[in-house]
Amino acid sequence: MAEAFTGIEKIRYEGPSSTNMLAFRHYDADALVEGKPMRDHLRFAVAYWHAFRGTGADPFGPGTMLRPWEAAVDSVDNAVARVGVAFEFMQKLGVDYYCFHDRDVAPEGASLTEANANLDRVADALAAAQERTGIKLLWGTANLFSNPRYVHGAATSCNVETFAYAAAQVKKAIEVTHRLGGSGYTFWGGREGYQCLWNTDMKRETDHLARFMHMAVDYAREIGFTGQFYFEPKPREPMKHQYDFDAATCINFLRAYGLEKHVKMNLETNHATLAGHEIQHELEYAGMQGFLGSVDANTGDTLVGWDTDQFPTSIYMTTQMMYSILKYGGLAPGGINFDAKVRRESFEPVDLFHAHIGGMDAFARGLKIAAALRADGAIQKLVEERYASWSSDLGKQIEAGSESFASLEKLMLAKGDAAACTSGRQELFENVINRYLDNA
Ligand code: XUL
Ligand code: CO
Repeated sequence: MAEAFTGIEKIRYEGPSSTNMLAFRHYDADALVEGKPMRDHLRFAVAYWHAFRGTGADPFGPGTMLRPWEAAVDSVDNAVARVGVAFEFMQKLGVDYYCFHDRDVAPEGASLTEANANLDRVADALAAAQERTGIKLLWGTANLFSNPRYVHGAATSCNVETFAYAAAQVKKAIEVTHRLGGSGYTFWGGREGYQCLWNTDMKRETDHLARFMHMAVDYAREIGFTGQFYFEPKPREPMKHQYDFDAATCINFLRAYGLEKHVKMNLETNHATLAGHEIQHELEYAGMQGFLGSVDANTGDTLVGWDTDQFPTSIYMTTQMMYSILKYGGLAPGGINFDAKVRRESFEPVDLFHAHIGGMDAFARGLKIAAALRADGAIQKLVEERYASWSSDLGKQIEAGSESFASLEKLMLAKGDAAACTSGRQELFENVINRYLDNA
């Protein structure tokens, strides 16, 4: 097959002082951090939908991307040829994983039978490319939101046959994910939510969503798929309200419906922003509850109120993220999937490289800084000092459950008032972080 990215060689690590913009300055795949190669901490994945199906279209105009390998019609042959381009890109970039929706990789066709046959043909090409390159599937998913049959949602649709079609589509997507050795399968709500509560039976819809997920999990186990299931929170867009609002909402849903043993969180930065959280909040919340699964890496724009899916470049943010990820034991079998798109104005193929290199370097640098903070215990010690009173006998007894309202009232009546509070030292914490950003 002819090379698609001519003139671009394999992207190599050249160190922080390199000025080569097609090289890594921080991502050194085999370098050890906390005793583990960077590649195993970060487990980078390319999102097929943005990198290879993104056209640059927006509500004001059509696509702008120059993609010389794309044919005029969306045929299966073209989809198969595109697989070669995608794997050339991933190989040159040096990522170990990719993620896809069924409808990104293969055209839908005119019926379910045709859709399944198209997907099988492209899956043959994906399997061969994986075999040839060693690149693996991080997770698969199904697009249950583009086709008009999903206008009211998929699992939460008011149309029972939409639910049935979605079940058939996800059955196939799980089979293909399994066949390709995927280490996970993601549910993102798509249009699972509402635009208006007057016409919505919320209880029925969420019951149906849970029934759907149980069927998916049951079927996966039946065919021997042992990968991790993920639920990806997003509060709104396209719906006014999505049932997978944020990590806390999703975890409550999973526990309420008995799905907690099977499903963890796939947390996306820009979705956290839309929910009014920092991604650090989402990672900490999922981590402390034992639900940290995988990450969809991107960033929003604070001046734009929608899901802009930009590539992440803020070292401050990647440091926050990697600190939480290391704290909760890492992401495997999940990873860091760049659910991000180049800007409509960045339409040349080389922009795909700049975007991913920048994101990978930002996470590698965040990883190094987070590891340095952890090695010195710089933040940990300050946090422990802040909570020092809880290491007293009283604190230990409360935490152990051996105190009561009555015993605490007796203590406070005797003391008259609580001991004085100490400073929270937020500015000191922030200055410590900046010191490590300078030096690590
Ligand atoms: C949409 C989004 C999806 C999911 C997979 O905002 O993030 O691409 O990651 O369906
Ligand atoms: Co996503």
